[in-house]
Amino acid sequence: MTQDNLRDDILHHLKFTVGKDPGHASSYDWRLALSFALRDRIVEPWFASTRKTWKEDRKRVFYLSMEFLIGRIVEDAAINLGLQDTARAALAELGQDFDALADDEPDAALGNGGLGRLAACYMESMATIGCPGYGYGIRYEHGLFRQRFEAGRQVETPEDWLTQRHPWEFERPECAYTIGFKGDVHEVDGRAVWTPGETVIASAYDMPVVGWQGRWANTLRLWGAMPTTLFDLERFNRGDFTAAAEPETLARTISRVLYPDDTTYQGKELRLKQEYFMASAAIQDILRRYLESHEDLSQLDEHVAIQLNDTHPALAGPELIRLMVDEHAMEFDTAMRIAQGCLGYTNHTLLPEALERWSTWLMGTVLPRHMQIIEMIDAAHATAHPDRPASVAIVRGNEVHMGELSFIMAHKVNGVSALHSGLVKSTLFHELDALHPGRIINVTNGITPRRWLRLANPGLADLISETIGEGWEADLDRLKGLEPHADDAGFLDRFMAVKRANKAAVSNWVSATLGVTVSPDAMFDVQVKRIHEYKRQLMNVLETIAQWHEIKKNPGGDFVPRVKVFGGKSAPGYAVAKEIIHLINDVARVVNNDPEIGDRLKVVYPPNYNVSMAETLIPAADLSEQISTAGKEASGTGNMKLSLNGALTIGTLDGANVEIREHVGAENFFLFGMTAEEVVQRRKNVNHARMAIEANDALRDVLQLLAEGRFSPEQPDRYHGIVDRMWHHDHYLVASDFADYQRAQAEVDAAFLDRDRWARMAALNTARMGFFSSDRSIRDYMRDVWGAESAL
Ligand code: GPU
Repeated sequence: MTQDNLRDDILHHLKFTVGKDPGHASSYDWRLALSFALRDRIVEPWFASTRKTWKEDRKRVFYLSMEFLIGRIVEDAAINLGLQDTARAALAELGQDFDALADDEPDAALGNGGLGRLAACYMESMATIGCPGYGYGIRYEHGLFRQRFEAGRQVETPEDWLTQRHPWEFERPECAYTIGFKGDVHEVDGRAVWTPGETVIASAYDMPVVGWQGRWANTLRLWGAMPTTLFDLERFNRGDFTAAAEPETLARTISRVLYPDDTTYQGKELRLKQEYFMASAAIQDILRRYLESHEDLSQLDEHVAIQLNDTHPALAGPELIRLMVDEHAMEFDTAMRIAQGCLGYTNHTLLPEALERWSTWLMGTVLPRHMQIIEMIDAAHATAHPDRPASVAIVRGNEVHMGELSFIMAHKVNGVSALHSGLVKSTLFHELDALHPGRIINVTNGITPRRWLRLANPGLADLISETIGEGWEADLDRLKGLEPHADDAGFLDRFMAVKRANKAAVSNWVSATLGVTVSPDAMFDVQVKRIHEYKRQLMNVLETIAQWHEIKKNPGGDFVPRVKVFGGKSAPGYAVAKEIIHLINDVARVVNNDPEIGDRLKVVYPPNYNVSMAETLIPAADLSEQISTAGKEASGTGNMKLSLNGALTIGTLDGANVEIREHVGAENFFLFGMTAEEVVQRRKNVNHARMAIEANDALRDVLQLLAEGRFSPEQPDRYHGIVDRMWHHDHYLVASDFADYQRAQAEVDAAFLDRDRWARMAALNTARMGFFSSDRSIRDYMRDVWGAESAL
C-alpha cells in the first residue's frame, strides 16, 4: 500500500512538478520526483511540530551558524521517514535504482568542516528529540569549492549546487527583512536614529529537517540576499546595461559564496557584512515571530534561546540590543539583561589566528550604530566590574574582539570537549572566568548515528539490529548491549565481514577513480579532515616515507600491508597546507609505482573530500588517525564517526580523543605523544626540533630523502621549505612526537596481525561509543544552556 502510494506520488511529481514523462525522464528528473514525493511526507509532521510549539508557547531554540554542512538529503530523509526500503521497491517498479539516484545528488556543502557538520548533526538531533528549534544561516549560491589535483597540486573550482533545482527548499519571498550597512547615526529626541547608507533584503528559504521516524520536524531557514532596487532603470534606458545591473550584483554578492577558510580569520569587509546580514535577519525574524503572540519583549528570555556557533554570528547580541533600545524604546540595562538571558556562545577553537577581531574603523564604518552599542556594552561591563583587567575589554588596541563580546553577552559559554573547555577556562577566558564563575561549561560534541551509522554503514547497522534489537538509532547507549558479543567468535566474524565488504567497495572505487589497486586485506589507515599544520598530516606522511624506506632497506622483510588514505581540502590561501597536499601526492606517486613495494604500502588521496566521501570512507577504515598537537584540536568529530564504525584510533590526548579513550578503554586505543602541558613545556626548549631529529635516525633519513628530492625528481628543491621548517620552526612539534608515533604504529601493526584481538577491539569501540551521539549533546544544551524541553 505505502509502496503503491509512493510510486504513484513519484509518477505524479515527475509529470506535474518536474514536467517529464517517464519515457523521457533522466535520473536527475527521477531524483527530483522522488525528493518531492518524500518531501510531501515531511510536511504534515512539520506543520504539526510548528503548531504544537506555538500552541504550548514553548521555549524555542534558534541556532545561528554561518555554516551548515548538510551533505546529501534524499537518503537521509528516506531513512528518517522509515521509507528507504519502500522507496527502493517503488523505484524498482519504475525501473530506477534508489542508490544510483541518491548518489547523483550534489552535496549541500554550506560549510568548511567540523563546525559546519556539527551544526547539521545538531539540527537532525533537535528534530529527533523534539526540541523546538530553528537553524539560521546563509543560502550560499556557491558552497565550499571543489578540489582537483593538477600534477599533485590543489586547484579550486567553484561549487555550483544551485544550478540544479533544490527540491528541499521552500522559497518564502514574503518573509523578507531590510538589512542596513554604513550611513550615520543621529540623535532625535534623545534617541539614536541610524540611517544606513546601503540596504539589502534578506529573503527566507526554508528547509524542513525531519527527525528519526518522522515524529518531529524543525526548520532550517537560510537567507538569500536580494537588492532593494532591482536595477537602475534610468541607466538601462540610456543603454548602459552593465551599470544598470550594478545594484543587484552588489547586493547578491553577500550570499554569493562561502568563505573557504577553516579556523583562520581574515578581516574582510564582505565577511563582516555576511555575518551581520545573517545575524540581523535572524534577530528580526525572532522578534517578529515572538511579538505575534506576546505583548512586548520583557519576557523574551523566557521563551527564546539563541545559540552562537562560534563568534561568527556574534553581532546578534548588539543587534538584539539595538532593536530593543532603538525600535522598542527599552532601557539599555534592561535590554542587556534580556539579551544575556537569551544568548549562549559555543567556542570552537583556541588557535589565536582563528579568533575574530575587527578594526574599530571597519566596524564603525560598516555598522556605525553597532559600534556605539558595543562600546556601551563594554562600558557597562567595566562599570559592573571596576577591577576588571584591561585585557578583557571588548574594544582594545583599535580592534573589536568578538570572543570577549560573545562571552560578555552570553549567560553560558561552552567549549566542545572536556579538555578544550578546561583550556577555555584556564587560558583563553581565564580572567573573564574569574569575574563570571560558573558561566563556562562543557558540552562535548556529538554526531548523529542516523547518518553516520544507519545511512553510511547499513551492513553494520543491520548486524547491530539483529544482535541487540531495533531502535538503538535513537538511544545509542544501547550499543552497550554489543559488549557481551565481543567475545562471541560468530559475531566477530560477521562484524569483520561487514568491514571487509566496506573495504572491498572502497577498493573498487579507488581503482575505478584513481587507477590505484589496493587490497581489501591490507589495513586501511585513514586520515580525513581539513589540511592544517596542527592536525599534522605532515607527521603521517613523514611516517609513511619512513615505512617506505624501511621496506626499501629490507625488501624481503615481512610488513603488515597498509593503505594510507588521506582526504581533505586546504584553505585556498594556506600555502603551507598546500605544500603538504603536494607532498602527499608526490609520495603516493613514488610509493604506488614502486614494484619493490607491492601491496605492502599504498597511498591514496582521492580529491574533493566531502560529506558524501566521508560516508564511503569511514565505514571502511581500520585505523583512525587523530594525531593533532595536544591542546590544538578543540574536539574533532571525525574521530567519533570512525570509532563508532569500528576503526581503532591512533591518537594524542587532544580534544574529544581523551573522552573517546575513556569510553572505549585505554586497551582499545593507541595512545602516543605529549600532553597539552608537555607541549607548552617542550616549546620552551628552543632546540626541541633539532634534538628530536638528531635522536631519530629514521626521521633524519626521511628529511634527507626529502631534501634530496627523492619524491620530486623533476624539482629536487621542492620540499626544502618543509625540511627547513621541520628543523627550525616546528611549531606543532612533529619532530618531538615522531618517535612515540612510530612506537604506537608498530603496536598497531602487531595488533592487526592478531585478527581475533583486532576484531574484539574494533567491536568494543562500536559498543562503547553511545555517549557520542549528538542526541546526548543536544540534551546537554537543552538542560544546561537553553532551558528548553522536548515537545514529544
Ligand atoms: N572548527 Br573556530 C571548525 O571546523 N571551523 C572553525 O572555524 C572553528 C572550529 C572545528 C574544530 O576545529 C574542531 O576541533 C571541532 O570538532 C569542530 O569545530 C566542532 O566543534
